[in-house]
Amino acid sequence: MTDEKVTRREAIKKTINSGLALSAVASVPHWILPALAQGEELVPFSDMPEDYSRGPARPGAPHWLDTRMISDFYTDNIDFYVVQHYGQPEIDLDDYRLKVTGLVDEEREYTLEDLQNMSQFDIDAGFECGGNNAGRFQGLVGNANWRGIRLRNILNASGVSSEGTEVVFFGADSGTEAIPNRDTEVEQSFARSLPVAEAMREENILALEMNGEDLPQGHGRPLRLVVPGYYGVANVKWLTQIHIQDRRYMGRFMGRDYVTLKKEMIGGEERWVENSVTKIQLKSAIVRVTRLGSQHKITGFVLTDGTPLRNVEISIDGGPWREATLDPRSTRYSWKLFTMDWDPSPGDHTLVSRATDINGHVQFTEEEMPEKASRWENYAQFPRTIRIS
Ligand SMILES: Nc1nc2c(c(=O)[nH]1)N[C@H]1C(S)=C(S)[C@@H](COP(=O)(O)O)O[C@H]1N2
Ligand SMILES: [Mo]
Repeated sequence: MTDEKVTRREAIKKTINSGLALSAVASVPHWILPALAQGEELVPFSDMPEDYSRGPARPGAPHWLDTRMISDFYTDNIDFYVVQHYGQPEIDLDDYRLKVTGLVDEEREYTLEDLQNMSQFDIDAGFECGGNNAGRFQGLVGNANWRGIRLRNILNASGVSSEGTEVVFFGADSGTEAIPNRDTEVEQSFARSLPVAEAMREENILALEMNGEDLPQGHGRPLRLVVPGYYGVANVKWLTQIHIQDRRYMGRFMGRDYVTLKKEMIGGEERWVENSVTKIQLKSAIVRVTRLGSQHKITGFVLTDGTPLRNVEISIDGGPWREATLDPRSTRYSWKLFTMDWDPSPGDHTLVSRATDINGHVQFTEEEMPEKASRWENYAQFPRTIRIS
């Protein structure tokens, strides 16, 4: 590891651990205790099982966060949620190649070293799985600093030809898909696609690093796509091929799975409409209440597709909406943590947050959500209950 990398990692780690009372927890594995300031206590939500806890991510396994642990801007790599549909492929780094194929002036192949020697940038991006939900207390979520190559540079190096309309990203992982009504199975790679114009957005990154460390195995080592502002499914891990074509890509994760089915008005007609899960829908959620003496603090996160926020507000026990304080480290595509001090009376309380963007779009309540038949995109307001003793 280069000195520069060590310095970057240390700088990021420092932010991660800044809330930690080091003396108290030095000997305890860090996932057992959420990062608490000296004397601070976590107040349990009454909508969570009393013994609710999540262990650390296990190698190779899916993982989600105990969102009560969210206390800092960057999610530590070992806490960041892990989702994959075909298992985690082990890639031999010496044999690794990224291929760029299809409707380009020049097809290309890159070794890992080629990629590492290209010019790098970094960007903060937070995202959730399109299937994240209240049942997991919104735990399929995280925020990280990604460092790597601009996707646009790789596309331009090959020269996308004018007939190219769609860019397909293939991972090294594959699985067997049964064909409906046929006694047949086929082997398919995980893949997602973007229209060429979307792929050319300057923020799209082919990430080699996450929070200052080489991309961990579970997060796509050695290379993954991150499309800031999109749900997690767009962020193809273990990326091995980029293919440009002149047709829509209809693979499982574009055409069948991660497809939202909701009712929409289509030119005055109410119709059921299917769409691939793409841009993050405006969402906020309260995830943590802490107490220092009698002073309570409410914490939550906001996710957006990059549209700037106007504010995030909290209503307690159905009372007036009051503006919460946004973490000043928030950037366009990061998650935005928010906090509010609270001086509660003993008893049961309900807490809910709502985000509003600069266009005046207010996060929906459950009742206002469009009628939806699929389980994807759960962005309704998320009321929490808590008992103060
Ligand atoms: N190659 C590959 N990439 C993938 C997936 C996968 O199954 N295979 N799952 C996607 C989904 S559905 C999500 S939510 C994110 C999760 O990213 P993370 O595990 O780094 O949090 O990866 C995406 N990228
Ligand atoms: Mo996902």
